[in-house]
Amino acid sequence: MSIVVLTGAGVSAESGVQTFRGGGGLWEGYDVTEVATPEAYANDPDLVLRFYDQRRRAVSATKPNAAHVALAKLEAELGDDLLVITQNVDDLHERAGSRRVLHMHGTLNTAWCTGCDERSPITNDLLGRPACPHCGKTLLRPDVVWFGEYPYGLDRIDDALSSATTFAAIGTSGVVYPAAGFVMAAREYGASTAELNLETTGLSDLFDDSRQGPASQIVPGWVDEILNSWG
Ligand code: BJW
Repeated sequence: MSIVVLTGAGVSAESGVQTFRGGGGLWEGYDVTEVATPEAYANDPDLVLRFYDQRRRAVSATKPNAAHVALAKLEAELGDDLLVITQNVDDLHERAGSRRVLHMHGTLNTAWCTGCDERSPITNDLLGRPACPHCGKTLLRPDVVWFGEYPYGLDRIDDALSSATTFAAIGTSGVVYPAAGFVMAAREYGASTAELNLETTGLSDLFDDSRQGPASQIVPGWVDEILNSWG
C-alpha cells in the first residue's frame, strides 16, 4: 500500500497564505496569476522579484496548520509509503515535520541562476540583484515554475502514481496541468482517489470520495481514517 497526496494553495490558506484564484487573488492590484508568469518577468522583472521577496517574507511569518501537521503525522506512521507532492512554493509541510515532499512548482527559499543553472538558498532579497554564489553573475531568479515551464520531478511523480493504492488531492482547484491530470493517471493505474477541498471543483466527479470543508478540519479526520484502516 502507498499513498500519494497532492496539495495546493488551499492547504496553506488557513495559515494565512493567499490562494491564487480565491478571494480576488490580487497583489497590489495585480492579478497574482499574471504576476507569476515568464511574461511578467520579461516585461517588468523588478515587479516580479518584489512580489516573490514579499511573499517569502510573508510566508516566513506564518505557521503550519492542522492539515500540514496531520500529513506529517501520516508520514511518521507510513514512512516511505507516503509521498506529498505539493504545488505550493511555501515550506509549511517541512516546518510541520514532513520530509518526503516534492515541490513540483519550486520553492520560495531558493534561487535559480539563469547564468550557470545552479540553485542556491536565498539569503538576500532578489530585488537587490545578489550575486550567484556559484558563478558570481547577478542572474538569479525565483526558483519557481511558471506557465510554459517544465514542473519538477515528473518522472518520480509518475513512478509514485503508478504504484499508489490511494491518491488524494487537497486544497487544489484542479485547473493547472499537469497536476490537474494526476487524478486521471492515478485512476488508470488503479488507485482509489479522494478530494478534500473547501468546495467542489471541476474535477470532483473524478474522485471516488469528495469531501468539502476547511483543510484544517477535514484532513486530520481523513488521516485518522487512513491510519485506522492501515493498522
Ligand atoms: C481550500 C481552502 C481551505 C481554499 N481548505 N481548501 C490548455 C489546456 C491544458 C493545459 C494548458 C493549456 N494551456 C497551457 C497549459 C499548460 C499550463 C496550464 O495548466 N494552464 C492552465 C491555466 C490552462 N501548465 C503549465 O504551463 C505547466 N507546465 C507545463 O505544462 O509544462 C509542459 C508539460 C507538458 C506535458 C507534461 C508536463 C509538462 C506549469 C504550470 C506552472 C504553474 N505555476 C504557478 C505559479 C508557481 C509559482 C508561485 O507559486 O508563484 O503555480 S500558477 C499557480 O497555480 C501556482 C499553483 O501551484 C497552481 C495551482 O493552483 P492551486 O494550488 O490549485 O491554487 P488555487 O488558488 O487555484 O486553488 C485553491 C484551492 O483551494 C481552491 O480549490 C479552493 O476551493 C481551495 N481552498 N481555502 C481547503 N481552507
